[in-house]
Amino acid sequence: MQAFKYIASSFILLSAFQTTAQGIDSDGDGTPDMTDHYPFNPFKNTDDWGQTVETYPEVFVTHDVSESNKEGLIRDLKLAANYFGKYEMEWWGVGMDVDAMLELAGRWCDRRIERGQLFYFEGERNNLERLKSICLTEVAHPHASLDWSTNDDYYFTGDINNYSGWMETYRLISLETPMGATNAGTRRDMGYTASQSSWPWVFDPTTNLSEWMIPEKDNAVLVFHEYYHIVQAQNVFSNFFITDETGNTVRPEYGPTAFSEGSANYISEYLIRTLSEKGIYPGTVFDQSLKNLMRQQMENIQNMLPSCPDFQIEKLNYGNPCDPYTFGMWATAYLTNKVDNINAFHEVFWPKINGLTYVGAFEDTFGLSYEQFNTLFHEFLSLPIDEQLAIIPEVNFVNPDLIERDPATFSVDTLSIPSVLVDTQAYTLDLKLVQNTPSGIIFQVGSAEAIDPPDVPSSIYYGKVGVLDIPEVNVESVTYTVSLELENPTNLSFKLISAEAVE
Ligand SMILES: [Ca+2]
Repeated sequence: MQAFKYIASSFILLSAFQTTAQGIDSDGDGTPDMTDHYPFNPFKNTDDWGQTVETYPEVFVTHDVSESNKEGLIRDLKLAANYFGKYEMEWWGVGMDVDAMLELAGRWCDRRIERGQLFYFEGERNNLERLKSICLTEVAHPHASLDWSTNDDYYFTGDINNYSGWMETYRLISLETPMGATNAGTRRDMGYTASQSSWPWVFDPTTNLSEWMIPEKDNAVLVFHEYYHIVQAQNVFSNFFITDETGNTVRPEYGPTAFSEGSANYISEYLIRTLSEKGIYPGTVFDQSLKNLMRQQMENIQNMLPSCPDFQIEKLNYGNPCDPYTFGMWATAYLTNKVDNINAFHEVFWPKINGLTYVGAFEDTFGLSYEQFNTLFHEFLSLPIDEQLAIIPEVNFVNPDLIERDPATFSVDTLSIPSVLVDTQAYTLDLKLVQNTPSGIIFQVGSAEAIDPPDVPSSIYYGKVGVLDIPEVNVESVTYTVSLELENPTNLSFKLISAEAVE
């Protein structure tokens, strides 16, 4: 009887506990912790990895980054997002100054704490002041106070004397400008992406010294490289991590280093040249065709090859004397040429990874196992350079001042656009004004005629995500810069989102 009573009362206790547990909503976002995928992040309650968002990447930089350098970085990120789609992303750039870094570290920690995105958040969230101190040490050591730790017990290192916060690491790199470094900063486990970087500097003559002769396109290539990693990471849902033999924490389904770094290198170099040729990339450039770049890369490979005569591409990791970036660039060129689609990695291969696994998606996309690929690639590397270069697209940077643009014109009810680039095909477009009310100005595609590439450079870039930026639209005697956004992909209607008169 006594035992029975005990069971009965503990049953009641258990149900009371469940009711309470179901009711707990730690982040106050209205979703109980039990069903909240991010119980400490009030901005999210579901796993939204892989979904595109409405907003462009957000840029956070230290106060010692000039306005022109910050604006240049924002412009390059916007171009990448227009091309690949907008993913939730932050870019954190750390300049040279210690106090400026500490201020940025404060912003970083506030943001991470607000979103519950620190691995020690749960255990420390009852003391937010201490939590922020821990975070400041994690990112800015040795410049942050250690007062919070009473027993030399640190979450993120067992050796505080030899520990450097990531912002301090990047600050030291900024001190070595024109050196630079960035990591893509995708955090699948916590559901955010925050690229960590030394400062942007190519856009301002006070930081980009004339004797260096470094064109702005270097920053665009860097931004596209990191963004390509983000596109790949957003295509891979697996939340399984391992520590590889080099000590990096990796998701196996993210694939081998040479394919991720090589494709990011090759596609960013290809795309910025392509966008430059089309008059879409507006920054300063220099004359170096993709073929010439790849010729140099092949010379580097031939110089490295004696160190790894029997290399397997999937085993070339960071720090290997046979550099995975360089081998991977040519591997990407080989594979994308084999399937006759330079966009094969992001359009075909990565979207299959969740269903087929990385290796399965690779085989399905390129029709080769790693072993078969390695055999063919070794043969390819022994070909004469001219035969190798034959697979590289003919594309080069074009000085933006030399691009001649035909303006679009608007008259009566028709916006006539001489050339619009959709992916790699150019069209002449007529857009009809179908709505002109305070709630919105809507155009709809009236006619579209494909035109040959020689008629490009275009005055317009039509990104895949539906942004139509028109630098010049003549309306009677006034010229405007106009942006339209795809409103309805079914009937191809576009909404006017901005129109600014050009001086
Ligand atoms: Ca939440």
